[in-house]
Amino acid sequence: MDVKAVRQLFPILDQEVNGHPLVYLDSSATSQKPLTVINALEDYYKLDNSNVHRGVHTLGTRATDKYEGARDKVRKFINASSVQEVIFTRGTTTAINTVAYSYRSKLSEGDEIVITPMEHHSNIIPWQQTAKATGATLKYIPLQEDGTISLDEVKATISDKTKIVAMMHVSNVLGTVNPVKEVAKIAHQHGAVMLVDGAQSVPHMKVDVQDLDCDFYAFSGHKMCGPTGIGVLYGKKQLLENMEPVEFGGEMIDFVNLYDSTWKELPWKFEGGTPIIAGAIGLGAAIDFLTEIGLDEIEAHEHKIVTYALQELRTIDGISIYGPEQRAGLITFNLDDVHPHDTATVLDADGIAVRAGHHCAQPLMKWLDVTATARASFYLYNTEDDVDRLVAGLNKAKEYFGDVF
Ligand code: 7TS
Repeated sequence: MDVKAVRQLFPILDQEVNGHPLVYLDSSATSQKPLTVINALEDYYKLDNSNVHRGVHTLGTRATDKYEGARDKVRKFINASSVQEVIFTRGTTTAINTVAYSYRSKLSEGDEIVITPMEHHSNIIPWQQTAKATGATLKYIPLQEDGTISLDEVKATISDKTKIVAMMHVSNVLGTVNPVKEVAKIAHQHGAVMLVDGAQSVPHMKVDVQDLDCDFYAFSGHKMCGPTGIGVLYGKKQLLENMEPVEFGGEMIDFVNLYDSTWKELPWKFEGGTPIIAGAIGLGAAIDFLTEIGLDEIEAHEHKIVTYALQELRTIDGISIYGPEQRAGLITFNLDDVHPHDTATVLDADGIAVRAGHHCAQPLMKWLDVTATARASFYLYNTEDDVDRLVAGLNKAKEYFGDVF
């Protein structure tokens, strides 16, 4: 992959921040957008803007074709067997909430929901709420010391009482890549369904939902070069057909009578109201972009950068790095005696963007015995120079705060 050429496709990267060339190391929070995605949004609004699924007029037909065309791009991208299995949502959070809310009618006391302590809040709280509403019990698969999950612990936690297993594919804090295919198999042996939070995997590696044999898979467009406000819930058709929608109104109905109504077929049953038309079209353009570069290329590039970054960061005295050796393209760390917010502020003064905080993973912070961390996350446009700038910035932060402490 020619990173220099790739960087030129992202206009935002070509700027100075606080007098320094921007180094963007916060793609796990949201990725930057290539020109093709920006142009797709602009073209849609300039040329085709119209509501979908209703008009006979030309613009309406064009908008509908583009919106449904984007759904087919998603289907191919994750290898779903049918477009009926691809539901557009506002993002990962909405996708997980849709399943958790819909499953309230299927759970009762004695049932168990199994998750892990490394989950993002959006894969914890919906299950807490569903457990409270139904009397089901929420159980956690304990983590290994290095921040991975062992299949022995998975087998010990999942039982015939388990109805749902929900797990992230890649941790946004530790970079752990979880064995979701094996976990899905164990879940199925006990008759449970498996939901995978793919927010940090789909943008960075090839994902084949049929090969993983997961039942639900959730991800966000904005972390994969697409716009904010669009995401996907993949679900096996037979399961989605047996689920109640969670949003009711226009677009999702077949017939409405005074006291009862019937629902449209999949996937529209789960897409109440005017859908996220521009967002879906932008996501389609992002998928074209990522496919053209190749997910294998992107993964290999990130692996090279994160390996170099690990090596270089370890040269800094007093740095703690969290997570396993084998990891996706992100590194979470702390400097001794420096609050991560201060670290991020010093880096920002040098034009380097990292995230500091709890990363929406407070239970994991507790497990790590910290209140917050700093995080550098990499994507296809990052370079070894970016890593060098980060290391120089961190040494500066240490010097600066070393005087204070
Ligand atoms: N799941 C994981 C694993 C995530 O990393 C995130 C967002 C979400 C779910 C929620 O995605 P959303 O698009 O619905 O908001 N993670 C982060 C992050 O690590 N820093 O900012 C957002």
